[in-house]
Amino acid sequence: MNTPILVCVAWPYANADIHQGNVTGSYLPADIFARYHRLKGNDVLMVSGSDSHGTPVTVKAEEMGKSVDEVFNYYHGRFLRLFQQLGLGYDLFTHTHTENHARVSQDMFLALLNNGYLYKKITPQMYSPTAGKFLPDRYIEGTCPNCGYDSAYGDQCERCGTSLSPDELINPVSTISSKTPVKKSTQHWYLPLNRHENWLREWILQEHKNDWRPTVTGQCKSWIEGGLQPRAVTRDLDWGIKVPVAGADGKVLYVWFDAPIGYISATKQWALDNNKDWKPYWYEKDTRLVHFIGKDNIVFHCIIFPVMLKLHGNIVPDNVPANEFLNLEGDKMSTSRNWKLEMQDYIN
Ligand code: B3M
Ligand code: ZN
Repeated sequence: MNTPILVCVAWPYANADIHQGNVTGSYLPADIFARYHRLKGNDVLMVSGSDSHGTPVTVKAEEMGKSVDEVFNYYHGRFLRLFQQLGLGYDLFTHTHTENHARVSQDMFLALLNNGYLYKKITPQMYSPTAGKFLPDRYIEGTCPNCGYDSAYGDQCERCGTSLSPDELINPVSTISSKTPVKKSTQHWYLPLNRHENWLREWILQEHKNDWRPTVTGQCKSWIEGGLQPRAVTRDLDWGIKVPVAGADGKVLYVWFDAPIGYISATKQWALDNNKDWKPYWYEKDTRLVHFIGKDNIVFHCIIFPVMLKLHGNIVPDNVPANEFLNLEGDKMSTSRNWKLEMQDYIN
């Protein structure tokens, strides 16, 4: 049989070397799955790339005293070399700082906006008077309201994996000045996830209740039953993909809006490079889209991105077999906490 199998693998942030937890969690399982389906004679396309935008990369650039462009190119090169050494069979491993990806991301933003699926709103956001800029989520630290961890980021708690917004942090402080940020009004564009709860409940908790992992449907169930909130899909940053509308100077697409669109832009790039048609992979209903990710990416790959895909007329994931974290001496391996086994050491 010749079923199109679209293997979409998590895009590593271009801010640190890949560790063993990333490989065993996402990249190796994807490669095994892709090899199996190639052997079965299915039409497999396995794509990924370096996630070059977002604050994890800008934070690293500041730490290294280098430009963001230099940092993302440095790590992108190391990712390519590592994957070649591991023999992982990507059809394309690209990155999100290409012209192609910017255009595909902006087109999707405009398609959703022009169809009335996004709305703009002015809200107070965390602002640092000392830095003279709005504070991205990763520049805000505080206590996680879910597990009490005192170094949770503004977007996610690294310990319990809960996705957060800066307002939910207890005693938030700026990681730049260690001071409490002030609030300042700014306009952003929002994806009202709350409007799609019924579809998500039906699609995940009914249609996929037997073939998706309980750890994945369990996390989705708690998100959905907890009530989904509108999510800002733009940020006040200068590193990223410009928001393609008037009145959006100094604003870029939120990294978690643009990065998953990379699965589509990488498919288009691959098709262009190989003189193939990319559309069947993203529009034909018998295409099986499978994401290989760690459990901290479930909300983006099972809730947010599928809503974007559905509204855009694309297929939605057939499965998202997210893995648990590989622990080192009982604690999750983590790039940002520098607690990991480097793959380069492993290969050497
Ligand atoms: N860059 C990796 C992470 O959260 C994130 C994945 C994007 S997949 C589109 O560690
Ligand atoms: Zn927590």
